[in-house]
Amino acid sequence: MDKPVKMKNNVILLIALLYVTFGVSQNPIFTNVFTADPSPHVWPDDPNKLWVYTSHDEPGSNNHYGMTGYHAFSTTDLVNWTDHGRILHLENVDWAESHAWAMDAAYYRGQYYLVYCMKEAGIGLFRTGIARSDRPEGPFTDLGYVKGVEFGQDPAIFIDDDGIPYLYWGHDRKCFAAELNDDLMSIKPETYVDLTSQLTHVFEGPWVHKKNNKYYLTYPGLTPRRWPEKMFYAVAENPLGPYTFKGVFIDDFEGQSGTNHGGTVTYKGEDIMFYHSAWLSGGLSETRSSMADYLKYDKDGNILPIIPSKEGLRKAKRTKVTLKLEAEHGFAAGGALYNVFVDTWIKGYSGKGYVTNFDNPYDHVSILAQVAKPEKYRFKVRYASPDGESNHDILINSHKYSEFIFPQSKDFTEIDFGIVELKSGDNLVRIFKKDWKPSEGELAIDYIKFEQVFEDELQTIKN
Ligand code: FUB
Repeated sequence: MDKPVKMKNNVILLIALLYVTFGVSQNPIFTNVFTADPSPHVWPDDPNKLWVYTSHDEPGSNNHYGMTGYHAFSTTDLVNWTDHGRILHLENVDWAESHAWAMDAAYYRGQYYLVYCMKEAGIGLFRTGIARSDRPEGPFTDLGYVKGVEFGQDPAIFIDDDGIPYLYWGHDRKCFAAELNDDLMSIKPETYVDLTSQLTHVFEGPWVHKKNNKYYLTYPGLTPRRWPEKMFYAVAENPLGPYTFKGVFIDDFEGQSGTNHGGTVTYKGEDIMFYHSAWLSGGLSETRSSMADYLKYDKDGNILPIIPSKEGLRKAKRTKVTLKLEAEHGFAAGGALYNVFVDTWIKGYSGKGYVTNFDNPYDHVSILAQVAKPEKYRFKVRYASPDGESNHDILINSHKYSEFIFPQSKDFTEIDFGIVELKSGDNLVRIFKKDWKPSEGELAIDYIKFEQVFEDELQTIKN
């Protein structure tokens, strides 16, 4: 064996050893929270950033009926991800009563949209909801549901190069599509098509992308062997078809959820398929986790089969997620602003502003942190306190975490509170002023962060 081959083998051995030692891998891609139905996008105003919008599985429930909200994730390097927390919840949608199932997102005429499905209150039928935000990370404000769509489960929106928006939806072995009107709130009835007969084995979850001027419709389907779902695709010359069935490209796999669902994106010149598994929960079929693998085509434009891999996008030994929660998002993101307000006077904040005016005892900001498992995180707060130090209490899930003096800081700065343990599910973090002391400075809270810390890193911290 010559030297380069030997060295290559050593490198492979070392990588294998790392995986065995720390169980590290890039799939599932988000290990801080249970997510499903990932919808990836690169928005035209920032080609360097990849966004993934997901539905959220409640830890411990292992069913789809209790799904209540959505998350957004972003990255610029496919390794370090930011979870922007809850971006829309059932509580923020007046017309809906349950089933916050699959969704998609769109950038349309300068604004960001979430297109999702929930069951209509009192009727119990799926509707396709539309919510809008002026920022990609939300939070999103519901605008109502799309008129003309009956039983609008699993919506996906595709905006063609000429700016025309199309809606696709599907459920229970059916799939439909139509052109949307300019406000995205209704379909053009004359364009409505039933695509079911063109999509062999279709069950739900359509997604359309364009490659080399061809329209690819990917979808989860059931063969006569039934569950679990496999991912199939069909190709067309026009967004509304007719589509030609091509075949399966993600077959059954070990540790799969009963369902599969996802979409594709081209990021920094590479095509990536996002989908889901039950890997993070150790096989609980309805407690799912998002996955990502490269998607390749042959010379004729056929999608090559994807075998779900532990290595994922292979840019590093594992992905790392930081939960970054903007204080000003308040109720829309699962928290509250009690007797405080959002300001923009001190410059250098992230997001849309910061929370300030803690001038009465118990004035507070509370922020929701959702996680999959009881796990340790590094907890940071970004703040400014220009006029002097400021004394505040922090509660995590009603337990006093710390009474903390935020030292005087003219500009926004991050304080590291060290390692904290979050419980599985919803964690409420509250920052409040317990007593009012006239000598103190006014505190401005920009955001809080929970950074993933892995077991092997904790060992290094301890030693
Ligand atoms: O996530 C809930 C449901 O499971 C989705 O709407 C379906 O596509 C399946 O993934």
